[in-house]
Amino acid sequence: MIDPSLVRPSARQLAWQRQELTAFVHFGVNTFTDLEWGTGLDDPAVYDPQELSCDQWVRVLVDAGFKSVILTAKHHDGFCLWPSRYVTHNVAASPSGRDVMAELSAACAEHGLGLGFYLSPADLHQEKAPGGYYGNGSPVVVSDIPSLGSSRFVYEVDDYNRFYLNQLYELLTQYGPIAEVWLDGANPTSTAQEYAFDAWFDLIRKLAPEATIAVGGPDVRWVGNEDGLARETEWSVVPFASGRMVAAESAPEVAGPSELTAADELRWYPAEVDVSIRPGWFYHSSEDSAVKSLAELLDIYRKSVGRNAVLLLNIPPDRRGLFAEPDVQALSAFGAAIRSYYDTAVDLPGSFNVLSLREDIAAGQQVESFAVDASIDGAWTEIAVGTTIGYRRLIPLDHSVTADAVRVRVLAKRGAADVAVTVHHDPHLG
Ligand code: FUL
Repeated sequence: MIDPSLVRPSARQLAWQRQELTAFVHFGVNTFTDLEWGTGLDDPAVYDPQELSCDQWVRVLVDAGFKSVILTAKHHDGFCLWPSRYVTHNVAASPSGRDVMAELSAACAEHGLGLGFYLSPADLHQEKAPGGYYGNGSPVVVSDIPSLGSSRFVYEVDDYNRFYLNQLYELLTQYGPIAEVWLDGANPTSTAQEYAFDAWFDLIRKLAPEATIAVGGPDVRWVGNEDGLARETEWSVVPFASGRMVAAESAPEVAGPSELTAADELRWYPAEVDVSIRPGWFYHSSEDSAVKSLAELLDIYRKSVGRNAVLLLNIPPDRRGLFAEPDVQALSAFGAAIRSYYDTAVDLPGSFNVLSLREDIAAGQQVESFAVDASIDGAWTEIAVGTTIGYRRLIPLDHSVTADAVRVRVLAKRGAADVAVTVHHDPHLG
């Protein structure tokens, strides 16, 4: 049996987890066609964000406490938000003409926000447009990357994977440091196309060694739903067998005792919770009144960041190219609430309704179960029990507690555990 107490995060995983809040920005032709998934043959003429301001996005995000932002540089429809040399279906063919990656990169550099990108593996434009590469049955051949310019890397790949590597190369070399590369697993087509993941990961590691490769990549796993929920028992030490996770990403448990028994390898593989501030991932004016409330956002925060995960919250810009007013207001209230309720602890003696526990994950994830006691009127009383802690565990209480002190009892652990506890008051809890 492999010892799970020995597994540690890499430096890039540790830095990633400490961000807590990452923003997702879904923007592109779908913003203008009112679709969630474009067709691949959408007319670039529709894309015309006349008031585009990445600076506005970044200022709002920094103010709300986000540490990085991931842009859909290319969604499944294949339209690129940067002027790629490898396909004309991009911003340069639109009335706007502006390079959104470049503008976002400049705003991030100015305001100190990390930058990541989503480059959809599925590409309906490459599948449907004449001469497209996706699923074209082309042979695997020795290929220079980049294909245009001086070759720096060589991979044996087919046409589509060469195209994808060339796009990765552009995004990883032209826009400053990249914090996270997001490889969406959704497949909107039945056309068969193998992805040369080993080559993609190799290129990302060589060009951006500090970037996490998330969701379908080796550094960060998808939590398994898009509702904003991590599990109550959420391990970052995850069992693998024959190079794959033992459990499905969406299984109720991914790292319990039966998965551990079936493993031939354990990896540090923390969960990321992606959810949109609106029902859809892209902007639809019909959803202006469906922006999540502060109470809903705080619930998501407690169930993502507060369950050992990173929250990846999507805010889709509108057709002007700006975050819409309801979203700006929601984010501003969310940021203020996190600062005053969760970044600030209640001093004891005092009253509180949320417990916050943390393990020092640089030393792994060790706690299997715990109890928390409060000293109330001079007597220790158990007020909560739980399973995993990890980076941070937030436990909402049914009612407010007034106490002189709190203590944690670790009931079961894998290895030496260093647990810190603070108490908090969130007025939005019942
Ligand atoms: C999914 C995609 O199909 C959605 O459009 C969105 O990008 C979401 C984050 O991932 O798999």
